[in-house]
Amino acid sequence: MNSTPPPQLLLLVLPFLLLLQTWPSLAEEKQILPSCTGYPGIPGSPGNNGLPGRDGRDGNEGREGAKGEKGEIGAQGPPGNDGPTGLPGFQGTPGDAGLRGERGLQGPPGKSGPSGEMGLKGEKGDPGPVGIPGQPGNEIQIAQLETQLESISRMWDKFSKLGRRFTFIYWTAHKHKLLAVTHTKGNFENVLKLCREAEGLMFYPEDEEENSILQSFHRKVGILYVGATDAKTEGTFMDLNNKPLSFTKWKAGEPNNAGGNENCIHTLDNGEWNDTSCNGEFYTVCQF
Ligand code: MAN
Ligand code: CA
Repeated sequence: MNSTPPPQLLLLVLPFLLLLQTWPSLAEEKQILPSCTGYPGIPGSPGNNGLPGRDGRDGNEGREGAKGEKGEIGAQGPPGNDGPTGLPGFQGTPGDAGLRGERGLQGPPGKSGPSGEMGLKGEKGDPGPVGIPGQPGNEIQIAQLETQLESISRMWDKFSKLGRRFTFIYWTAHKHKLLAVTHTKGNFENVLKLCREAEGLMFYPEDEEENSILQSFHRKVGILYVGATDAKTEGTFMDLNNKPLSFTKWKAGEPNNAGGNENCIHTLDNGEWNDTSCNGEFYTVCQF
């Protein structure tokens, strides 16, 4: 609670305070003067005005005033910045036709029209030059037949060679090789011929696996010639493509060229090889 008196109360009390300031001098005089009855004196002239009092303290902040009335509309502001470019407008209506242009270049020829009716027959032309003399009819036919006969005979030759393969026995396929045993024995030269006549080659086993196939044929028919010989260079066996042997399966001590006349090879029961004469009669394996 604020203990400061209100300003209205101070205004009421102020005259009494001023009167109290004048009264003490009157009281002092009353003590000094001897008490006796007399007439009251003439009231003195009023004293001078006292000094102004000190400023009062600031009052409290008043309550918030009522909301003022709405002001007038302000002046119009400056124009705003340009907006973004708008979407293209709709296509306008076509204008009037322009003036006629100059004549253009000639276009390509059009399609042929429908055929007209047949014209009248022309006059007979001059006779042409004399032609090259023709071959007699029989000679042409004979030449054609000869050509056909050659072709047929080549086909027959091929067919009959392939047909010889039907005589071979014990066929086996190994990788890209077709292997079969000759149906008869013969010396080296004869069984070599049997293979060639069937468009094959005497078989030379290039590794252990192929040699074991050769051995399995041996078990079926007996001794086989191997497709290799050293007839060309003694001591250097080569296959029938004239390639030196990359694999051999010689029995211990072979090849020994016994009697100085062993240029061929034959199989043994255990799969090993012996060099032998080329005159013996054995089977062989052909490769196709
Ligand atoms: C023995 C060995 C062979 C040879 C033949 C010929 O078996 O000497 O090397 O090829 O005889 O018959
Ligand atoms: Ca030998």
